[in-house]
Amino acid sequence: MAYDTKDIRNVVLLGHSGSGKTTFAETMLFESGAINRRGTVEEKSTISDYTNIEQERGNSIFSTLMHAKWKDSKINIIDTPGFDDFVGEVISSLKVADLGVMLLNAKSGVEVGTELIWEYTQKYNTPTLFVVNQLDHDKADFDATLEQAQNRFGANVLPFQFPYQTGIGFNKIVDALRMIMYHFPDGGGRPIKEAIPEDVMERAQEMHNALVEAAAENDEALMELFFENGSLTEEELAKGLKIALTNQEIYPVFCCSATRNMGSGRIMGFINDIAPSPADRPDAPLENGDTLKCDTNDATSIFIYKTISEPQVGNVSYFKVYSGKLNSSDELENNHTRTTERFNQIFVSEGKNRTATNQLCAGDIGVTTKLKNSHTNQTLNKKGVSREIEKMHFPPSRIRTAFTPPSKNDMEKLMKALHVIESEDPTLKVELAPHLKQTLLHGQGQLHLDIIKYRIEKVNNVSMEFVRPRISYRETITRKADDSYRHKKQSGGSGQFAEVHMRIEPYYEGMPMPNDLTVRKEELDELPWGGKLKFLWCIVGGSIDAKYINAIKKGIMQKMEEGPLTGSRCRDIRVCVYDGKMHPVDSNDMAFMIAAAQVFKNAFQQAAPQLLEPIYNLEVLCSSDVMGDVMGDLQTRRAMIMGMDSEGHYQKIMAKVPVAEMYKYSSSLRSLSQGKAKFTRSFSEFQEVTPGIQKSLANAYKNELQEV
Ligand SMILES: Nc1nc2c(ncn2[C@@H]2O[C@H](COP(=O)(O)OP(=O)(O)OP(=O)(O)O)[C@@H](O)[C@H]2O)c(=O)[nH]1
Ligand SMILES: [Mg+2]
Repeated sequence: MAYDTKDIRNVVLLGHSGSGKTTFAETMLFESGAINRRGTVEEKSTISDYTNIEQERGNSIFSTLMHAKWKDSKINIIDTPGFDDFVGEVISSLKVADLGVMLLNAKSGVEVGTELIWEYTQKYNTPTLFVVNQLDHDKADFDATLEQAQNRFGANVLPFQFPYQTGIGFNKIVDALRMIMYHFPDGGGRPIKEAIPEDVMERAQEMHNALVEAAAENDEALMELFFENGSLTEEELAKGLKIALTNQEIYPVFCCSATRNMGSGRIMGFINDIAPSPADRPDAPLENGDTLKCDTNDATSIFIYKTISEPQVGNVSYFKVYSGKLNSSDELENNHTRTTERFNQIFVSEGKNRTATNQLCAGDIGVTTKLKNSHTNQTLNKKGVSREIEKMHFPPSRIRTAFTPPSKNDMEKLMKALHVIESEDPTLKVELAPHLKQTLLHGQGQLHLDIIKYRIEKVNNVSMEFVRPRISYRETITRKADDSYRHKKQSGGSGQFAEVHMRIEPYYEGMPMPNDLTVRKEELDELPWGGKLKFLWCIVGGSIDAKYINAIKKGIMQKMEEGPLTGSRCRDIRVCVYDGKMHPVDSNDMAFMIAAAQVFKNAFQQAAPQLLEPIYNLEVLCSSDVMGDVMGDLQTRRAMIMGMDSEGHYQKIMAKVPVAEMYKYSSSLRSLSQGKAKFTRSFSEFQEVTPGIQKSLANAYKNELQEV
């Protein structure tokens, strides 16, 4: 049976790693009767963390779609990983969710992962509620956690509940919305309702009043009723809170112990009663600037938010129906490829398992298999309709690695496997980098790359060894140099002859023309790797025929691409070719190319070459107590600190760091900060390396050339 749009709730579980999302999802499934045994992360038996790799690590790595029925609602639950290495999974889940449930660990409060994920909920305008979890822990502090959340995310973080007592004795939650207390039996589950005890009545009443005010504030009619009657009925209250939650004017806070199974039922009840259905959300933005209403009676459009590949099955596509209805055996047209796809079977998902269903209505989330030509971020429509749901955008990579190439046979297997993973995971990029003679993997963090290695080794049976990626240095020159070179070869019949005289200079914008040479032709090339090459043809009297210009430029470009100093790419150089010699029989393109390359190389060596290294802008967000360690570590990485900012009890450090010093930064930062720091980076500029570093890199290149 298909659920009506109004009865669908799409919920994404969010939060710092270890806050208890996977355990909470299990509790929701158990309480709703979707499963009759509650698994645990420790026993590797949860519905959500079903892959071997997640069970081995005890952390979520992939987002997992599940669903629970609660009263009238079908609650689609997407559990996400908390490690920011897997932020891609969070972004795609937020795209299709209509409510974020952010778990806070009551013993640690607002953590750095909470902060980052919060930013994404704001970007996607996702209505969000907080669940303060682990209230049974002896170090749990509900009040401090609430205060931190209010400090960081604003006064509209509003408690709906508070625990009567935390720690070992936690078994009662005071509910300020309903003005009752839930008292849980040992082992959790269904609580009995009790009157709120006298000693906390005042606090409960204050909270209740704040909720009534928040509900009334957002609706004029309710405000009037409130003034008339001095209070609101439960129905009026629910109506006002629904508007406030949907418009992100309030962020409710609930209480829970996921391991003790206390609190999740009430939260599902709230989701059923008050959380927005997909139709209550703003219309979905389309790529062309229009919007699409979530309407079951409109033409069908679906959006694929995630694709995985399963052995034996092939592509498994997770999608949301944005409008209309999807029936099994429907045919839809992919708006991107214009190919028709037949949906032989559609399913609802329970983690690893899928159950076939006949129909899914607008707003619902489902799964299908065996789509031939459709991928993540694509929209499929009823034939004749052309809509493109706004695409998801993923953050640029933050870390890279190279790997030792295995045998030729294995290399083919490895590249094939990497491309499958790349097509599933929009935050992984595989780059063939011939200028570095390496293949690079760009990802979100060391853990992200380690997981890919694990999959390749376990699933594809190819061993993979990560090595330090080479740095993409640049070479340039700092003064003028002139030189000439004669290439002459007499081998039997026809010989080769070319002589080229050349001047090279550091190039800069607005540079005056040489006053001692006559410029016949000028060209300015923007180099594909950045920087410029200015070429001046200053031949007078026909000492070299103009037909050799291309060959000469080719010779120069050869050396620009593989610089004379370290084999790196060159930039910002002006070349003047002003004299030379030809031979009527033996001169040809090849000879001039060789001569030009050689004279460029020789002149380059005399022009005080300078090696440049790539520098990144680095931004680290860390908790104040680990700030000293983070700074100390940055100092060992030749970092230049550009500024510092405090954001609540977090510090933001801005620095410029050479890429050469960033190797494995994500794992170093995680361990030195005990997970209390995150970073982003972006390319900034090229800067001169010190003479010492230049010398050692130039020597290493010389040795490498001798070995070949
Ligand atoms: N005492 C206590 N422990 C909890 C509670 N909820 C979760 N835990 C424990 O906290 C640990 C992490 O729980 P998970 O459910 O895996 O946390 P997660 O948020 O899914 O973590 P990631 O998948 O890494 O993002 C596990 O050892 C759980 O047993 C709780 O309410 N009380
Ligand atoms: Mg998890």
